[in-house]
Amino acid sequence: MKRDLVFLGILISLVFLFLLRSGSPQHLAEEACSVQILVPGLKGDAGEKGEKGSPGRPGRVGPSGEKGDMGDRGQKGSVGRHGKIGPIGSKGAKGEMGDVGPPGPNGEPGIPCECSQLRKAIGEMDNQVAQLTTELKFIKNALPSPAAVAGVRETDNKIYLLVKEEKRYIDAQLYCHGRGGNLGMPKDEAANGLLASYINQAGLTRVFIGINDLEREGTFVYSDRSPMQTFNKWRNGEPNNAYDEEDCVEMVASGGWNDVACHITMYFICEFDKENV
Ligand code: MMA
Ligand code: CA
Repeated sequence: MKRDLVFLGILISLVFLFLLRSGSPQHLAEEACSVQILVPGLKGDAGEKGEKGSPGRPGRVGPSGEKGDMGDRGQKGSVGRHGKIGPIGSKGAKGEMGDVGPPGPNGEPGIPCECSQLRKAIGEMDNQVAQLTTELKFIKNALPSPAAVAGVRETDNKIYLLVKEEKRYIDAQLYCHGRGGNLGMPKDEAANGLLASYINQAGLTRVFIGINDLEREGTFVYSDRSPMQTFNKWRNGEPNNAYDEEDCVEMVASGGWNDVACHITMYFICEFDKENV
């Protein structure tokens, strides 16, 4: 570098001299004598010590250090994010049965047909069901305990029930009333004969029937308060109001009537109107 500068200095001086010669001939000799060739001088003395330089650039990253001792345990970290959704659980136990649902909608209309005969048959069955229903209602309501049942007898419009429980007249009447009926009230020969055979077939000799003169001595009425009509079945000599205390009436096996004391106890017959059962 230094040599380049010296060489440049020489080159510049030569060009300068050349220009002077070509410009003025008067000076040519003179100047030719003063030609100087510039060459480097001797090396000078050592200069003063320079100031301290600015800091160097950062060095390269050093190699990894050796592993140090284990540090103290760090603080507990914060709560982590939600974990992933777990697998599907096993099937639970069966629940209790629900309530009965509402009724479904009406069905489709039926297929048209020649139904007059069917309708008639259905109508007759409806009647039979109604009759059976009332009879069953009666049986459930009116029958005494099984031991006291002696079957029933019926006419077109009445049902008779022999009750083999010994009761006083008033209690027998209450029993029949309580079941929607009355003590048996034979108001014609046919009804009287039916009750008589009923008693005989049951092996009995006497039962209370629904006739009395409790309200007015000597005036016998049926227990539904209807008056005695022309029909009666008094035995010979009856009613005699024996001991002056016979205001109630029994039927004996022959079908005849006799007035007796109301406070004695015996079996009895109830009657029910079919239209009421
Ligand atoms: C006799 C007779 C009847 C009366 C009873 C009373 C057996 O028949 O006098 O009229 O009712 O006695 O026990
Ligand atoms: Ca009597």
